[in-house]
Amino acid sequence: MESELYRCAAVFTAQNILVYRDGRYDRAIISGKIDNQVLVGDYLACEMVYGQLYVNGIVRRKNRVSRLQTGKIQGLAANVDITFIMTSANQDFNLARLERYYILAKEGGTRICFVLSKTDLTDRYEELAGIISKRFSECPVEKTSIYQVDSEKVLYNHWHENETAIFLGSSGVGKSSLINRMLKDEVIRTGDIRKGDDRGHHTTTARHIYILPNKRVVIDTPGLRSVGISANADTLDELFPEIKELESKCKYKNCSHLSESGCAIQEALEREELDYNRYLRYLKLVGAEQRRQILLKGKEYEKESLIKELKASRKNKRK
Ligand SMILES: Nc1nc2c(ncn2[C@@H]2O[C@H](COP(=O)(O)OP(=O)(O)OP(=O)(O)O)[C@@H](O)[C@H]2O)c(=O)[nH]1
Ligand SMILES: [Mg+2]
Ligand SMILES: [Zn+2]
Repeated sequence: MESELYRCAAVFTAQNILVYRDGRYDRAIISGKIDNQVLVGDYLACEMVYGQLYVNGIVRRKNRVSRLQTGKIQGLAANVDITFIMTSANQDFNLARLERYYILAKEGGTRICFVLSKTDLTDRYEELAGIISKRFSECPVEKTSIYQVDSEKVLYNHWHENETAIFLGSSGVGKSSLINRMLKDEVIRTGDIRKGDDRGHHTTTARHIYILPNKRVVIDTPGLRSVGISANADTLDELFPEIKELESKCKYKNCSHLSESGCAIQEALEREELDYNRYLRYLKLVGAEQRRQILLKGKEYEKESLIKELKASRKNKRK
């Protein structure tokens, strides 16, 4: 029998997956011939044998979105056109986390759009959208709320028919809820089934593809607990261009940027031309944990001595 082309919609186990074709979902078994890991979004050559689908081959991927987990690369999805990075407008806003998602999506070769969700809960979203736009100047930022009719439609300006989008973002930001709006039907389980805790637990437990009535393809994902990225990612230099530039200006080629004279990084930090928190985030991303700790300690000592000075001056005043 002839092989036919299916797409992987979900991965249950190393052997068992869900595939779809022409609006129908089927279970399929991965045959022993395949040594590569099958990812959600993969196009697969499948063959029906006595009523059971078998996967015989993976079509060469256009791209792959992956993260680094305990030193190993874990593929999240394949053949993705656009990544929607979602952060809710009412919860604690974390630029470092958005940078990680950005690097992950960019390294995966996808377009990127930021989504500020739950705008019905706060009026801070203009400010937050401004911060995101400033940090990721070439990415669009959209605002959504499931309590505002059709608010999801703005995303279709960035995501066209037959294109595949993946939604990334912390647990509870509202990825599945928004996708449900797009599906026009409650098909995905969302967080409101368990009332009382709007964060902390994962409602979505596995990545899953859904086909929208308007012919777009969407991958819902559970919030990632860790967003590991590869430290030598090119995107790092793009995201922190001034740091590479400064490093090249240090007096010594092998400068550790800690105590050497003529260190451009330290000088820029002292002159506050390089933002201290931004540099700490950079060190964390490149895995320079030792340097980061030393820098952090340095700052603490500075704080401590400042506190001592303050205390001393107060004592003096009292005298
Ligand atoms: N007020 C408000 N609540 C929302 C909105 N979107 C989602 N929620 C609520 O936020 C909670 C979490 O939503 P989910 O869609 O399950 O979040 P998720 O990002 O899919 O979370 P995980 O699957 O755990 O990664 C639910 O109680 C939703 O009802 C919104 O636009 N406004
Ligand atoms: Mg979900
Ligand atoms: Zn230096």
